[in-house]
Amino acid sequence: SRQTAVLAFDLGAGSGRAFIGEWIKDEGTPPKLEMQEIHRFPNQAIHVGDHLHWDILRLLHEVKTGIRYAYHAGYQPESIGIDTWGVDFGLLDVNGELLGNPYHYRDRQTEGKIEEVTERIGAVELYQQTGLQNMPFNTIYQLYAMSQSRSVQLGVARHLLMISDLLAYLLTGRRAIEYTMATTTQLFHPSKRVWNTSLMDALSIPSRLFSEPIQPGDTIGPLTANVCEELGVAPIDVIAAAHDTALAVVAVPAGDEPFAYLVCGTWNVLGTELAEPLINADTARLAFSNEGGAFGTIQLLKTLMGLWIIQECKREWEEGGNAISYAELALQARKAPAFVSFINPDDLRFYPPHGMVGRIQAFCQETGQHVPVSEGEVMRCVIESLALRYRYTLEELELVTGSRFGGLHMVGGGIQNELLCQLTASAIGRPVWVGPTEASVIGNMLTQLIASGKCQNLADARRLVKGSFPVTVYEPQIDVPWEEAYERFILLLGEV
Ligand code: LRH
Repeated sequence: SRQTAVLAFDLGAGSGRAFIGEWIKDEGTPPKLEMQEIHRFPNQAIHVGDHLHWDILRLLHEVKTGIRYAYHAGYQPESIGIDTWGVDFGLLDVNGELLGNPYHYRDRQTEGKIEEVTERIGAVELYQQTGLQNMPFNTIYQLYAMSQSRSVQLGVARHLLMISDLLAYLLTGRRAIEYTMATTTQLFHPSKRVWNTSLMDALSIPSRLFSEPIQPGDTIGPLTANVCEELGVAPIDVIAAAHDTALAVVAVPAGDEPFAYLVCGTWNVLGTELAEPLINADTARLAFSNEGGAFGTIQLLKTLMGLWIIQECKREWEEGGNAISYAELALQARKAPAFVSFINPDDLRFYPPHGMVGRIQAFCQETGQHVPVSEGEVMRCVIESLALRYRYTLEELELVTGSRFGGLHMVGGGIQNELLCQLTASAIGRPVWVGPTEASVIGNMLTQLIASGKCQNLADARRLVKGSFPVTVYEPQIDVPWEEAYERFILLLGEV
C-alpha cells in the first residue's frame, strides 16, 4: 500500500487539536483517509485589565508540542497545516516582532462600533462593498476600535497576520496572509477579490498592514532551523490551510448537487456553496455573508449563535459546585417538557461570557414565558431554540438562492449533541445527514493532500470523505407539533 501522512492543527475558541491524517491507497480499492489524534489542549481566554486576550504563546507552545508528539508516535509528516477561527489577528512591527497579545473577538472594545462605522459609510454601501454580515467582532470593527482609541500598537504596526497565519509565521519566519481568513475581516472586496483600501482609508485603518493573500494549499515555508533544532524534527513545510469554517465545508460529504450545511461548534455557521458572490437587496436585508471558501468557492452563509450558550451554562453550573457532564445535561434536556420557552439565541446579550443562565431567564421573563429553572429546562429551551433558528435561517437561505434543499448536512464538534441533531431534523421537517465530527481537521488534511497531488480537486476530496467516514441520518419526527412551536418562535424574533 502507498501511504502519506500529513499533520493538521485545528484551533477553536475552546480547544486545539492535532491529528495525523494518513492517505492510504491499496491496490484495486479507492483511497482512504485515516486519522489519529496526536494532541489536544485547552484554549483559554485571559482577562488582562479591561481587555480579553488569546494566550498566543501558549498556543504556539502547544502546536510545537503537537509536532513533537507526532514524531514520537513514529510519524514523519510530509506537511503541516494550521487552521483557526476567523477575524482575530496579531500585529508585527518593522522587525517582524509580535506587538502584544492578540485581542479575543469577545473583547468589549468593539461595542457600539457597528453603529459608528455604519454611520460613516452607510449601511447599503458597507454591505455592497464587503458582502458580509455585520458581526460586532469582525476585524474591521476591532481595527476601527483600535484606531479610535489611538492604539500605539496599531500606530507602529507594519504587518497584520490572522491567528492561523501568525502561528505559521512563528514556526517558519514567513509572513503570509491566507485568502479565506482575509475574507473574514470585512476589509476584503468579495467580488474583486482584493483588499478594500478605500474602505480602510475611510476608517483610518492603515492599509500598509495588508499583503496580497495566498491560497489554501500554497506553501508558506519550512519550519525554521531553530524550531527544528528545538523539537528534533526535519524542516517540514507548513502549508496554508484556511479558515476553520471554510475547511469544515471542504469536508462536507456532499455530491454534485447544491447542498446546505451547518458547521456546528462554538458558532453555528449555516450556508451553501456558490461559484460567485451573491450580493443583492435580499442578501443585504437578511444579512448573509459571502465568505471566501477553499478552492475558488464562495460560501454564502450566516454565522449564528452556537454551542457557546451551552458551554457557558455548563461552566456556570460547574463553578457553582454542580459539575455536570454534557451527557447528563442531554439526558435531563430529553426528560424536560418540550416547547415550554424559547430564546432568540442571536440576541446580542448572549455574546459575552458569564451570567448566561440569568440572561436566558431574563429573556424568558421579559417575553412573558415560563422561566426555566432546572438544568434540564434551561437546556431544553436552548436546544429547541437553536433548532428553530436553523429552520428560520435555512428558509432564508432558500429564499435568497431560490434553491430547495432536500436536507441539511451537519458537521463539527456540536453534532455530538444527538438531541440537537434530532430536534434539528424535526424542526426543519427534513433529514439531517450528520458527520464528520472533526470536519475542519479533515478539510485541513484534504487541503494538504490536494497541495501534494494525492487528491485532484474538491470533488475528489469529498469522495475521499464519503469513502472514509460514516454519516448518520436523522429523520424528522412528525408526531410533534413543531409548526406551532415555529410560529411562536418567529413572533419572538421580532419581539426583543
Ligand atoms: C468559527 C468561526 C466563525 C467566525 C468565528 C469568529 O470557529 O471561525 O466562522 O469567524 O469563528
